[in-house]
This record gives sequence, C-alpha cells and structure tokens, in this order.
Amino acid sequence: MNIRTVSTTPYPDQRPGTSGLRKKVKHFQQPHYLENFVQSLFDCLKDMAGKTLVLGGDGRYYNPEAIQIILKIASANKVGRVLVGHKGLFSTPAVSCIIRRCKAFGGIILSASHNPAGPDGDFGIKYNISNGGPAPESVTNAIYTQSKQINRYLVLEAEDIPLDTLGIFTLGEMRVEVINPITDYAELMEELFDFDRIATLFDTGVFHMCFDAMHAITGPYAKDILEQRLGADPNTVLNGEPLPDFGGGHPDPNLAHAKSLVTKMYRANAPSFGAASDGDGDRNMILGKRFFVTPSDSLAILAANAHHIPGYRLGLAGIARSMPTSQAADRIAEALGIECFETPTGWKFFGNLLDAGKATLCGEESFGTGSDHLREKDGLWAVLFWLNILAVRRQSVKTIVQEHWSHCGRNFYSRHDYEDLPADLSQQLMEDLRKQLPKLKGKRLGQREVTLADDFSYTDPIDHSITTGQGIRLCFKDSARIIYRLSGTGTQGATLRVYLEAFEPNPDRHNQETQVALADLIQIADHLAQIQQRTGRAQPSVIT
Ligand code: VG1
Ligand code: CO
Repeated sequence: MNIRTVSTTPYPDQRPGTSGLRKKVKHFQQPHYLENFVQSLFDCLKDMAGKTLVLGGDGRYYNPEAIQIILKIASANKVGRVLVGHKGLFSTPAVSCIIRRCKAFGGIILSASHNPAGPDGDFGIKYNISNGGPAPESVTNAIYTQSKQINRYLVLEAEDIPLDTLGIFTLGEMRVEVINPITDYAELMEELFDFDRIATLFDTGVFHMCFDAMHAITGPYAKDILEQRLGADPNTVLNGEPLPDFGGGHPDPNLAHAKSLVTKMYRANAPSFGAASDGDGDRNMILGKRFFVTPSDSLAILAANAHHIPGYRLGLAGIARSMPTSQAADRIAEALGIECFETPTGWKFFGNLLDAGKATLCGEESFGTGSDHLREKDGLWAVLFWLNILAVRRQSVKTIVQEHWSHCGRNFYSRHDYEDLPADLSQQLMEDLRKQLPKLKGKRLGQREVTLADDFSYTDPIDHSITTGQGIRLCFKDSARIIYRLSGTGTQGATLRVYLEAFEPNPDRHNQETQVALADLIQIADHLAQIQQRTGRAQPSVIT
C-alpha cells in the first residue's frame, strides 16, 4: 500500500458559503484545489479514523473524477468505510437519510445545487455531520482556517473504484461499498406517507401529475417512487435522465427556470398537479392546474394539513423558517398553538432545532421544505406530502391554497434577484442601507410605518452560538416586510436578493397579481437602496 504525502500551498478562497464551497468547475480543477479542501476537512475531523463516510453527488460534470480523488484521500486518512452511490450519484436528502440510517460519521456531497453545470459551469462540495445535516459554522470555519495553512495532503496510490458496479471493494485498508442510492430513501418515504392512498388517487384515472427532474439527480428517484411504487403514468417524469450538464439548463425549480413544466401546467388540458426539483434534489416547486404555490405558502399548508399524513399524525412540535421566508408559517403556528422559529438563511441553522425536537417542519422561501425525517430540505418529500394531502382531501391544489388563505389571510410574497453585480457595488449598497437603519424606525415610508429596522442576527436557542449580518430587514406595522441580503451561493460577481412581503386579510383581495399587490413595497425597496440608480438595472434578473 502506497500512501503519498504531497506538498501543497494554500488557496485563500476556500471559505464555505450558505451551503458548502462552490466555484466554477475550472476553479476546482486547478492543481491540488479539491485535494486541499478535502484534506483540510479530514484534518478537522480528528475522530474519523475507522469510521463510515457517505459520498455522492448530483451527477454534474467533474462528479466522477472528484469522487475517485476523495476516495483515495479518505483511504490515506484512515477512513474505515465509504458508502458511495452507484455511479457516484446521491441526492442531498438521500445522503442525509443514509448517514442517519447507517449511523455514519458524516457525508460528503458533491453539488452546486441549482447552479448550472458542465465544463464551464459550477461545482461544489459540502460536508454533513453525523446527524445528517450540513456542518454548522463552527466546523466550516475550522475547515476554512485549516485550508489557509495547509502544506501537504495524503493520498493513496491505487486504481479507480468501478463506480458503475454495485458491490464491495477495498482501497488500501478502506472498504468501499457501492450501493443503490434510492432504496433507503424510498423506504423512508414509504414509512412517512400513505402510499396505498396515493396509489388509489392515481388509479382514479382523472388525476394526472407531471414531475420535472430538470435532467438532474431526482430523475431516477422520481421514476422509482412515483411511477413504479405509486403507479403514476409512465410519462409522469419529464427530463428524467441525469446529465453532466443538466441538459444545458438551470435546474432551479421556479417559474423562470422550469420552463417545460410551467408550459405544461398552464395549458388548457394541464395535469392536476405539477412539481419540480433542483440539481441535487433538495428543492421543490409545487403547481396546480394553472396555479403556482409559493414555497412560503407551501410550508404553511403542509403544517395546516400535517394531521392527514401518517408520519405527522401525532402533531408538530414547532415550525422553523428562515428569516426572509414569509410569515405565513407564523400564522398557522399560532393557530395550531405551536412555536415558530426564525433562523438565518441556510439549512444548517435548522439542525439544532430539529435535533432538540423543537421543530418538526422547516422551510425556506427559496423552494426548500423539509422535516425532522432527515436533516436537509427534501424535494421529493414535499411532493409526496402534497400528493398525500391531495389523496385525502380530493380537492384541487388551487382550492386547498385559497381555502388556506381565507382562514389565515394571504401573505403576498416575491423575491427579486439582481445577479452578477460588481462585488464592491453590492457591498456598498448594503453598507449604505445599514447606515440608514437607526433613523428608519418609526418613520412612514409611503403608506406604511416602520416598526423595526435592523441587520438580522441570530442566537441559536440550543448551543447559543451567535450569527450576525444575516440580512437587512424592515418590518412594517401592518406585517409587511422588505429584506435585503447578498447571496452566499453564487460563483460569479454578487447577487442582491430583495424579499418583499405584504399581508392581506381580506379574501376579496386575495386574487390580485402578486407584483401588483407588492407594487408600493417594490418602489420603497428601490427608493431606499437606490437599486436602479446604482446598478443601472431597470429590472431584477429573476423574479420568483
Ligand atoms: C440560497 C437560498 C437558501 C438556500 C441555499 C442553498 O442561498 O437562498 O435559502 O438554503 O441557496 O440551497 P443564498 O445564500 O444564495 O441566498 V441549495 O438547494 O443551493 O443547497
Ligand atoms: Co439544492
């Protein structure tokens, strides 16, 4: 057995963002770039020797090569066993599921989620801890610190593992098991949801659904679960073949990017239910016949209907939402008499609440929903939750949402993204906003009165860690909000996200167009931050 010590020099830019380290593929392909990060990770995981690691990715370009590199570094660092997905594939929620089921020490996920792939696209790497969830900031900060002082990495000289073959292999003293990435995950879904009842819904012959896998990781999962186990039509899954460049698309499940699904769902003979997931399978978009459900509303509606679902019949401990996510969740939590937590953006902040049994459902406005069944957001889980509700209630998606609004009121909600801005310009914009904060409280902006203006910071209720600078928020007396944040997942320039929310209790006004209902807030947001003037952009790049 030949373990080589390779000397290296640090890269200064290996700080993980909202969800792992994300860079252009070409950036990752620089000499020793991936190796440095992986060795820094192992250097920080002192108790890893002899333990089990889960490894897989969303199938994007560079996934197979990266897996072979990581396996050899893992072996040289004395990892005991690695569970790798067949062909190197694993959705993010499936990795979380396997870590928990097999009591693994942790997992490495290769993904840049919804960012485009291919040789000129993005790549990413993320570490999940033994609860199955994204490493907390204490761990990611330690990896970053180590990456700035690394001077060598260890690697086993060996042949590649044949990832196309299921089975057990050895790599030095390490055992490598190439496993089916779907089975455990699908079994967990069968435990949570009433598959027989959903199958009966498909059997009626009048209910049809369409799922857009966007040529990313969820294709094989959706075919197995929806078409095979639940008996949906054989053509239910669109774009079901995972491709290294995601077919040239942008696998972000929203109205702007999931074009083939949206076209299908808005034509005259549209299916009853439509859904899509993202590159690594943790996001979801829910559509009814010519009807779009915002992710924030979806979270609230799942909570309101959880008693219909076997896995949640005993009730919810609480709900957690990221700060920019709409307050629709707070309203249903209040109605149910349970607590609602507000965390910074990114799933890593839900881990402690879930582990402590304080929250059962979690959600983000960015098309992410999940629960305590694992420690990641979970795209197909959300789709199955909706299917189970539809199978019980036998109403349309639109009716279910409108009824929800008539009980709880409607939180009109939209996010405006300005992508690829110069970094210094966007930082200055945020800095200037921050300076305005002290004078804003109590001020009237248009028709609305500001009751809170701050830069969001969070104290974790479990480990008391403090996270600051999580977005500038303006809350108004009538529950409306404007939030400004810079993205932590981009790989090119900076992305400014402006989140807009207005509450409307009156059902007669629930059918307004969202951008119309939010028009005055959009104007206030622009005026305050001088977005158009500073960026020279007349409109956002993407509106969701
Ligand atoms: C975005 C979303 C955030 C999400 C993160 C990772 O982060 O806003 O809600 O948790 O992506 O999701 P940011 O920093 O760009 O706003 V995924 O599906 O990329 O793992
Ligand atoms: Co994702």
